[in-house]
Amino acid sequence: MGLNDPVHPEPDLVQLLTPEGERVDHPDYAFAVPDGTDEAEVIRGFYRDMLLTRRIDTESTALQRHGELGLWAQLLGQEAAQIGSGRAFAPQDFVFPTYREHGVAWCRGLDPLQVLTLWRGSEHGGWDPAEYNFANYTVVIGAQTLHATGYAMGVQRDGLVGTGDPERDTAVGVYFGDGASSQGDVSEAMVFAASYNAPVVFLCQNNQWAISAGSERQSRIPLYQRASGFGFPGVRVDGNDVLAVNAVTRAALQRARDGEGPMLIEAFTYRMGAHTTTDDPTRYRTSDDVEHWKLKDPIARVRVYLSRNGLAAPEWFADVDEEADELGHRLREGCKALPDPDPVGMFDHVYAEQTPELARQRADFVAYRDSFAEVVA
Ligand SMILES: Cc1ncc(C[n+]2csc(CCOP(=O)(O)OP(=O)(O)O)c2C)c(N)n1
Repeated sequence: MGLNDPVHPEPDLVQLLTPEGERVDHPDYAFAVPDGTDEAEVIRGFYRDMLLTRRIDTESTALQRHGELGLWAQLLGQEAAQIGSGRAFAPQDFVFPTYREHGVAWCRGLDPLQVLTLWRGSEHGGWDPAEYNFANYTVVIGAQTLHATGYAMGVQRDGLVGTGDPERDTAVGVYFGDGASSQGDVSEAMVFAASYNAPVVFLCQNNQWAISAGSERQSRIPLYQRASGFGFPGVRVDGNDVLAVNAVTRAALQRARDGEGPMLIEAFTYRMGAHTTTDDPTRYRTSDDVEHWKLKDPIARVRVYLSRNGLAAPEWFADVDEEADELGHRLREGCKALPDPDPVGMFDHVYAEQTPELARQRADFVAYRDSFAEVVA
């Protein structure tokens, strides 16, 4: 039986919406919406977020193919893992992404064009983390887990945990992949988080591949079980089920805000696309596998649920499709219009205060660049 078997999910997999679009119960986690909000409206919102995020992804992939972006890390298939968790954060929470969290960025209010500045090389970071409580993308695998634990320990020392004030209590969320779990940084981050009971939720999107290395090569046990070795709870959730991911992440973040310490969530999903636009997944995995996972598509199951239960009319779906077309158009035009950066700018924001060594390198670079201008003149 497969891990995500739709009829009899493994007991350790939290699922609340089957691939066939049926609601199911779980003894420990229930999907709940904030007081005063309408459940169907929240679920329609998740559908819209996932559909628009998929459009951001397909448009950006196309922009890279047209030479407008240097690289793109696709999230195809991981929309529920990102939107379900991304919509669970409170405004004061702080999020540390890896390089694939375009859906979480969307939930934090970033304009996708801002995300594209990074992949086009128009900006070095792309956004001000303090403006969105969303750190810059990290390409160094696993490094952001240490940043998150350190930040969470700071939040704790600022007295922002366990006060009982929902506007004040703060949690930290950090995203990483199954491959990242093999990095020393991730183990160190978990040891410190456990030792200090830091308010951090580790969100592992197990998309089953670290470029061409399958996750079964990297761990002898399901990844969520590692948490018990560090001394905090771990749970595996159906990463293609937006309701389940949302319910589990909400619970874990609330635990952290209440001062009950860290938790590991393994969102079990599948990367349907390539690792990045420079990767060719047909060289290391079978098309059968991809076809199998298409049947578990995170967006299709919400659509079936909403349609079958009369919670969204065909015109509503058409409106969301139109919105996606408009977003695609805006991204295409906006990306091409992004200004080229001044190359000298790369020396200016390395440190808060310039160092003599960098100032010297900057001057050398300017002189080198200007030497070409003389030749041309
Ligand atoms: C410290 C470090 N080592 C190696 C790499 C090269 N690298 C880039 S992505 C990647 C695989 C990451 O896989 P995973 O953590 O599962 O995340 P995914 O990309 O699948 O979301 C590797 C090894 C890197 N960027 N940083």
